[in-house]
Amino acid sequence: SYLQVISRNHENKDSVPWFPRKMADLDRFANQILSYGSELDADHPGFTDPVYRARRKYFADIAYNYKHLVYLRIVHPLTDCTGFTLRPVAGLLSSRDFLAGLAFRVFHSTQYIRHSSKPLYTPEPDICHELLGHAPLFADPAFAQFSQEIGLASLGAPDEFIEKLATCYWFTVEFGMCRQNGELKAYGAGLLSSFGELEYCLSDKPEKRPFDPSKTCIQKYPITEYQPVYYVSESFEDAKQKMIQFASTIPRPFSVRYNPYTQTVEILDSK
Ligand code: HBI
Ligand code: FE
Repeated sequence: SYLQVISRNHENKDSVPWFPRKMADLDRFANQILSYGSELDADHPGFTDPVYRARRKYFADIAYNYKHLVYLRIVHPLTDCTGFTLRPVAGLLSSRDFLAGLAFRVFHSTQYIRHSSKPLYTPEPDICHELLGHAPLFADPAFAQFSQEIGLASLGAPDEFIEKLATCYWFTVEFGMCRQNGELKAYGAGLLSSFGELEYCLSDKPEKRPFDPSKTCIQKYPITEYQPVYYVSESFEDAKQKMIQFASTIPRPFSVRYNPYTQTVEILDSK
């Protein structure tokens, strides 16, 4: 499954893996999707539906040919609140490429929709999940900062840390829970776009543990059933501070800072 792909081919194990330094570098990802958004597995609900597959191809081709700044920016409310943008992508990216986008406040978003034969289930992210689950959160300033910190932490990180960051991403951006005025709330996109799991996560059936990146990052998780464990943050601000702290433990010969005026990643104390 796409969850296992940490990184695309980078050649030398000792060197720092390539990472985007400026916004337009993200255009390189468009051609590096793991599987084209219109190529379906035999067990996909739309596999035998030629009309569905033709529409998938239509949208995948648009995303594939997308270039930064060529098209009008979409989803203005997001841009107005936090500067986050949704960028179309023709299929799933490796964890490394996907997380790198977050460093630029860019969320790579699918556009196709799940097959109509199974409206309550999709084996992959679709437009319902992206727009109902992810987009509202990226309009929250503290959550946007938290997400960007995961992205910045990933740039040039070794593969084993990309996997750890992807696991932190899973337990926060996808399935995170948070306290708000003493109340337990769900904020993860996987929960917000599944009313079944939303109800379940707020019950006392699953286990709840405090979010701590150094522990959360090694937790195993199922991807086709409800989560047995959820991690709860005290606030987005607190989750962000913990993520910055965790990032400082990643072995990298430099640190990074995002310059929003130039939309570039600056490299600090290179050794
Ligand atoms: N690619 N397009 C896309 N959308 C995702 O949500 C996504 C991805 N690649 C990897 C991924 N999610 C996660 O499994 C984590 O590895 C970040
Ligand atoms: Fe998602």
